[in-house]
Amino acid sequence: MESDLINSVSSLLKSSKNLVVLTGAGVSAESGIPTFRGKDGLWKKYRAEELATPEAFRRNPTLVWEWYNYRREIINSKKPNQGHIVLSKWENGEYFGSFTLITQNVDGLHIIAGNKNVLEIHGNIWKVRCISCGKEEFSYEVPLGEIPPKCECGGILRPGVVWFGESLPQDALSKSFEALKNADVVMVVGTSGIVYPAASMPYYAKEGGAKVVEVNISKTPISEYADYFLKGKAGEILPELDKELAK
Ligand code: BJW
Ligand code: ZN
Repeated sequence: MESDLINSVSSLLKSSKNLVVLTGAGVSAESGIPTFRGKDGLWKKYRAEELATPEAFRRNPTLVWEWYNYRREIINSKKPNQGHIVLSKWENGEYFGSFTLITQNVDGLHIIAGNKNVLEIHGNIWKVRCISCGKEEFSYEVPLGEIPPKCECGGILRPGVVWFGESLPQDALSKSFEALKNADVVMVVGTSGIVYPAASMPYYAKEGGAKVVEVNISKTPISEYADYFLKGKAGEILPELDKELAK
């Protein structure tokens, strides 16, 4: 990475009072978790858009659970990478007046890395929710013994994640937009920027006066209006920025 660009972004970060970081699957790619839309993004012959929907679950809960079971097994064996670790350091250290982490990821790796206030706007793969009684709890069973798993009330459990066409968790969503409203810098890391409303978040902050920094291995629709585009892997760029911040 050109050091000029790293220097400019780290000075911007040094002056930031309200930093918001929005992450996507790319931040976990270096941990060995496949992204949704990359070349490894397919499971069997299905795309996420065909499985991550309430209709797909109604049609074939077993198929959808097999996909989540497969992903739970992968995630269970993976650890946070240097990108996650830097974001945990930024939340837990005295770097910024406020630091808000919004993630679209359901893998829980930010929490394992030590982030305490993660806004998980697409839910968490370790949560299950009963489609009959609505009870939601964590279940770390992997692989799942019975597919689809059942609630004690007899109802079918579904993954505690947000599918296409569903609304995002109200509390996480309102906290996200509150932080974005006050943000002076928004850093967008490893997301394709095509799934809404997450994709609108950096734009919303920019309209409110924030600078937008994007970290990605390739350009996205967000790059068109980002103030800085840092091309590269999250697990390399974030440590480079962190090193400059420490100076
Ligand atoms: C690296 C890297 C490295 C790789 N370092 N970078 C038209 C307009 C606007 C909205 C809509 C519309 N039509 C329909 C909608 C609504 C819909 C939507 O956005 N659809 C679009 C596809 C158009 N959205 C919704 O339905 C949402 N709900 C909603 O809007 O409710 C109100 C409403 C309802 C109905 C109609 C209209 C409004 C809910 C969205 C839920 C998304 N759920 C999923 C699954 C979660 C559970 C699970 O994990 O199984 O969330 S889909 C999937 O995509 C997952 C992800 O969080 C999300 C985003 O993916 P992400 O993270 O960006 O991953 P990738 O793979 O796409 O990209 C990875 C990136 O990393 C790439 O850019 C790489 O280059 C990069 N990268 N390695 C740095 N080492
Ligand atoms: Zn139940």
